[in-house]
Amino acid sequence: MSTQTKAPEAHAAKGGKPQTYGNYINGRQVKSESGETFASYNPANRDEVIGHFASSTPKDVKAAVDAAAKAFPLWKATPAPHRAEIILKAAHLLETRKEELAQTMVREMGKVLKEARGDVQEAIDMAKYMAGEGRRLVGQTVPSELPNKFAMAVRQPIGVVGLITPWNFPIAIPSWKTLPALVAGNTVVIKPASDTPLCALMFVEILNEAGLPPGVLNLVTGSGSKVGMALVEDPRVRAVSLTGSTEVGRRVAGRCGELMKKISCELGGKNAICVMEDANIELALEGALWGAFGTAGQRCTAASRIIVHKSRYEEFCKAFKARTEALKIGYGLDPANEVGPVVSQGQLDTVKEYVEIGKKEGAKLLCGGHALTDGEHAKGFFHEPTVFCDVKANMRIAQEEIFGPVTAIIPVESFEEALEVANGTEFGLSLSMYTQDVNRAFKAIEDLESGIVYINAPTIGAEIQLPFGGVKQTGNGHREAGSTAIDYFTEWKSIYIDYSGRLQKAQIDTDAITGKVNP
Ligand code: UN1
Repeated sequence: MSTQTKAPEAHAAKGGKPQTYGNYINGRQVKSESGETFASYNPANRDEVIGHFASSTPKDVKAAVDAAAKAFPLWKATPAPHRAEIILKAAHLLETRKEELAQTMVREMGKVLKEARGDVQEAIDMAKYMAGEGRRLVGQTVPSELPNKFAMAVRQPIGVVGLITPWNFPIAIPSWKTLPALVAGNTVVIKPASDTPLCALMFVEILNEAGLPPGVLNLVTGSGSKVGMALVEDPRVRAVSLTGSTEVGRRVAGRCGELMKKISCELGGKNAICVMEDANIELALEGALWGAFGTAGQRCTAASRIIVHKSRYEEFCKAFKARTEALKIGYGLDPANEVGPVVSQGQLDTVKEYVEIGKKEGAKLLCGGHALTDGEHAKGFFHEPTVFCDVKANMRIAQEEIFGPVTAIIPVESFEEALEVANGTEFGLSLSMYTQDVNRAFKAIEDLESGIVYINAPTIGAEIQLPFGGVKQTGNGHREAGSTAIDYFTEWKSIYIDYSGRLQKAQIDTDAITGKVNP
């Protein structure tokens, strides 16, 4: 393996000639042993190549896991507050380079600049939060049932962990997984989405620049079937965390089950905003627009259903159509644009397919419905923000995750029906209720079946200090972010210290003072 030229990021952000990037293993960029590369493109302009990235093989994965396994003992032995110092330094580096990272993200993934800045900010927030965890990593002490005996449980790192990250939050989501894993003392190999390898590489390089010892954080790019699966299969990788499609999650979780490894899956959503008859309609309209079309609908938390009480239905649909049609669609580096392209041709095809499905199912196309192919949009994967109305709760466009700028308005007769429709999908990530009635708000909090509930706010916008994740087919019971992320990336070790100087038998009926077995 040979070393590549370093520090390419500033060049890449300015849109110069595309460079070739390697994997990041043991503190430096190295070529794939395959010698092959794949290109990452600007979704707003398919002629613009962002860079060429390593098409890696299982051998490259092995090299990365070798490095991570070798680095583990020293990293584990490093006091957590020292590990946290490096993460805090990374937070400051991310802050310094926020604009450069955000601009690169717009070019590589397509979200508009304001949102790309938010994505980087989420990683900064996570870095600061996890740096604080370095002085907590809270354990448990409990009383022993026996005298002169101490009982406690401490957290220990798991070992090498494998992280499989998506393209829709190309820096935030790698940060959600990497930073708690690192502060807890694990070493890491990341396999980033092939649509956004540069963002992930920049993130990894920044953490290494902040002072991580070589091998603690590694990155291998390439296909999920080759690289992702090799990571899952390696026996030294003791835990896997994946954000992606339900289909991939099922496959990876199944294999991890067979291999008896820890696996956290963050998968699909079919989130809904409910607008009740007493809602502040202006607020609900603004929220629904942001929830449905922020990140061009490519969030796991996107509001792809809007459930509206019949008494406000016409008014809501009319105003929502007008606002949707007024959205400016275009290249995310132009601050006037509010909605960028979708990430790839594949994603655009999926969106177009669902628009056809919606029409065939008999939903009414309220606005949008077409890919944009002329003028400034000609070379990108742009699609009009699209709204279906008169949608029935069981239609495919109201049941399946689309992951694009398409939302479905469903009329309901009552608050109870709104809850039933909101809960009536296989997913359970984020649900929202707009009402001014405090009783209804609390009833919704209690009865909505999702990992995240919003009252009078849209389905997007989770903050990093609370658990993030969903119920039902959205996940497999784990949560990211907040202190729950530490739960995922640590193992418990329970410790009993007997300072009585004699054999004390738990659960055996003895006299607590003399230690003699009771007759
Ligand atoms: C995702 O949709 O994949 O809550 C993550 C939000 C963001 C994170 C979304 N903070 O919308």
